[in-house]
Amino acid sequence: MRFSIFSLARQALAGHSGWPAQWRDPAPKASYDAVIVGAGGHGLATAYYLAREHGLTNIAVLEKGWLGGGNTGRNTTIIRSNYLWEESEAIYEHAVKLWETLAQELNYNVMYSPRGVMMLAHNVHDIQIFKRHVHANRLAGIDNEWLTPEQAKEFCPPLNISREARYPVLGAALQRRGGVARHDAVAWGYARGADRLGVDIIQNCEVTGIRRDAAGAVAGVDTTRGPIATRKIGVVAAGHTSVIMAMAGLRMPLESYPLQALVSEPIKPIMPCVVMSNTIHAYVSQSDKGELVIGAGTDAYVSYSQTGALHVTTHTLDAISDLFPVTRRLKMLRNWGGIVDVTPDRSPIIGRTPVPGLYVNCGWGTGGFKATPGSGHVFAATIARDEPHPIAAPFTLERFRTGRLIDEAAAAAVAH
Ligand code: FAD
Ligand code: PYC
Repeated sequence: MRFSIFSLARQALAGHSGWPAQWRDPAPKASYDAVIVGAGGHGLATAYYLAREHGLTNIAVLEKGWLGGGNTGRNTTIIRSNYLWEESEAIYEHAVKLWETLAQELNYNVMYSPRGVMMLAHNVHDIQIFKRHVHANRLAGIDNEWLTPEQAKEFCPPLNISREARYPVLGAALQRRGGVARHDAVAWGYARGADRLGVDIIQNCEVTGIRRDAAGAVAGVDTTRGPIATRKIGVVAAGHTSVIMAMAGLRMPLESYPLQALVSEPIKPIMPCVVMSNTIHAYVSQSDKGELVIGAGTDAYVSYSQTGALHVTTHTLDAISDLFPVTRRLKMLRNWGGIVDVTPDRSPIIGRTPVPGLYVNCGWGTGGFKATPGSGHVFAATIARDEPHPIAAPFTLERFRTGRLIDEAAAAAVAH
């Protein structure tokens, strides 16, 4: 398949009958050296690095909908590496470094904008936690600094730092290298890069079964477009991982929750950075089109619905209009949800599984967009070499057996 941005959009609709043949997704081949399940950013990045760095080009990415139509196209695009534990610092910082040159790498403008991510503290507990993060990050060579309320306001002028506010701002942690990128461009950039290296990207192709040989190893997948033989399967299907892994008889330590976001009507630039408040479930940035991009907390109701309860977003809008009184009369244009899969320690799972030839990359929960390049990079190496990439090694399924959990609940940034 060879495509431009426009043909990608056409292909997204190509399940409809009547489209000319050259706009339809390619028919899958009977067999591939490796199959990636899920054409989100992580799956496409995995395919790209498998081809680019490991020379595996007879591979297919299978997507039940259209590429980038899952969480990749639904998130608020916040990128940062200010996590607490060394394992997480390593993987998220690996990703931030790749973000810095991704547009050049893919020759595609992913609009990475390191405009600074500021995390607000509203109580003594927040102050202690964020200062701990600042110190841990600096020890690891990762930028993070503590700001007084006045310094926070200087960095983000519309912020309300009145002591009488409902949620007074007592300080903030600022990662200046943090920022945002354009999510669909990330999916398209990786897709185009992978396609140019010979990867087949097949949309409207749902994986419905995993075939195993007599020894129990992976032998292929069943799909809505027929069976495909393969000896390696990488599952990267955020929100739906448990369903797919159950096809191979594996039970995963994951729960799926809706997470919501919304955008306002476009306005002139007022928000120079990204502001997050974990404590009151709100985070905001401004897109190049002028919309305020606002995210809410997780809906604590286990579900596969891509909506989520309205009271969750109402609470977020209350919080945003208190933090930024200038936004109070703005109209909201759209809201939507995505399904995130969450592990008990809020850290991802990347690696081999007990089924030979079956690999999994999941559990990024509310925070996997920022990891996209790093996740794809280390997962590709894990699949190609059949052993964990050193950065991915702490994130294997084994940790749930040994109990060596990582616990990134505080740095997950979205209240759970
Ligand atoms: P996806 O993009 O969801 O891709 C998985 C794909 O698998 C989907 O396209 C799906 O259709 C496909 N699939 C599923 N089942 C099958 C099947 N059986 N066969 C074939 N294909 C299948 N992270 C951040 O770092 N910063 C943020 O600001 C941020 N904000 C968020 C806000 C919201 C509202 C949401 C929902 C998430 C947010 N996240 C954020 C999390 C982030 O979006 C995800 O962690 C990340 O995008 C996951 O990427 P992915 O490629 O693994 O998943
Ligand atoms: O991980 O930074 C993050 C995030 C912000 C909103 C959702 N996730």
